[in-house]
Amino acid sequence: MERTYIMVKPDGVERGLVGEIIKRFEQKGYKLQALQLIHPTKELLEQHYSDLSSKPFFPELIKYMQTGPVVAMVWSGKSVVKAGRTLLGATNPLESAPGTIRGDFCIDVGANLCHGSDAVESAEKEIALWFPKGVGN
Ligand code: FUP
Repeated sequence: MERTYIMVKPDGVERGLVGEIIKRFEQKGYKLQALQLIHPTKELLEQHYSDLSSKPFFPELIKYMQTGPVVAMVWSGKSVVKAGRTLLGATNPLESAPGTIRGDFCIDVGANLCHGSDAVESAEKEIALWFPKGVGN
């Protein structure tokens, strides 16, 4: 069964949107496989965002991701990687459609509430990174 890595970022946790985000994945029909509140280290975040290390916003991104705990989750179900990103909405909240999580709850790309894997391969890499002990059954 396809899996994806979904993370509520520090602003989402701070604003009390964890339940809302979980609700939308549950309502759609996806299954929660693992969930953990994590205070990520700089090293973990640099690994998670290694593809973006040359971007000008990288230092700000790493700093923002350490402003509070994140909620790391694994969700499973049919086409969950692509459909999960549809539920989240476009990366830039000003371009996210209403009805999506980012479209409904935020306006700043530097505080866009949540992360979702962009491909099946990166999902498995991210799950291994954030759940090094595995997700169990
Ligand atoms: P996504 O795949 O939606 O997580 O988007 P990216 O991997 O392109 O970007 C990761 C994170 O970098 C975004 F969630 C927010 C941040 N970012 C910025 O802060 N500024 C930008 O211009 C682009 C991305």
